[in-house]
Amino acid sequence: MSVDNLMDALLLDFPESFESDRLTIRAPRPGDGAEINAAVRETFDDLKVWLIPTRIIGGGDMQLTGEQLERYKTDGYTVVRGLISPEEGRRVRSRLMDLLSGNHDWPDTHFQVLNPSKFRNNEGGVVPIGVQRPAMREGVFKEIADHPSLQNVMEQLLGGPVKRFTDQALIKHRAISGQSFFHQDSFYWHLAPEQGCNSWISLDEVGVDGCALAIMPGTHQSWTLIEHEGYYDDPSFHNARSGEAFKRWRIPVAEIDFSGEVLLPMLPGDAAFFTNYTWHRSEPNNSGVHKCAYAIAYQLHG
Ligand SMILES: O=C(O)CCC(=O)C(=O)O
Repeated sequence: MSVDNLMDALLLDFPESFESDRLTIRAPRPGDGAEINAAVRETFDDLKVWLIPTRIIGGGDMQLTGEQLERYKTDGYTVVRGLISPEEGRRVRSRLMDLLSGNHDWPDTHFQVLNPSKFRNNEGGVVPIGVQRPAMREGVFKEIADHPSLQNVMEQLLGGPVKRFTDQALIKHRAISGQSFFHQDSFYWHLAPEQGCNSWISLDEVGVDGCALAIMPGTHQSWTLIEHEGYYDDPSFHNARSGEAFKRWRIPVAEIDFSGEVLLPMLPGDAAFFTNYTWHRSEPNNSGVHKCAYAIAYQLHG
């Protein structure tokens, strides 16, 4: 296109508004402010998690907004979009799929599996659904567990230098529903109040039909541990070495008012951060495909 033609194209008349029966799209005009502000405020809670930029490009420097820090303080959780890149997420997920098919030489102490007497993978091996401390075994996990952006966010949330506490990868198998129930991590970990923060990094798209994490906002506030009850998952989680089913712990379901919970849809690489006292659980996997997440917990160092 010649420069003259380009100028002609730039000078084309462009309509100020487009209208259909149900929709008007137009440039803002003087006097619109109050109405737009009211509309933004009405939907802000739903939209802001998608809108707030969190990443400052370069060097893994992840700066949380005041809004995100406030949410963590008040509600006990916050969401960071794009904590790790899609490529980083894909590498971990792909290795988890290898582990699922038995392609590894890891000791079986790393794995929580489906009942070995009922469930086997295509190669006749056990079916892992939880992988404990994978970062100690392979660089592909350690790269994420020690990711500069993750450490950076943890330092901002916990307010000082941090060290890794533990990590576990979750394979939400397509053949089982595999929901988890509300619990507080400190019921398992005995970390002192305000010392610990867990992250749940999504390696797949998660939503209502598949594995979204749910949080009960504000449940950390009195730093009180609720008495948990023991239960067996359906299907049960088994120790890969002994084959024994083991109990997990949950806040008694009858005591919970679910109307206050918040579901957190996420894309691969997004992460939720929550205190060790914040009640959390995950939705069943009804998506028909395997979904994976990597949970990495940190604590204040010193
Ligand atoms: O994905 C889940 O089911 C929840 C994981 C969880 O509770 C945790 O990492 O503490």
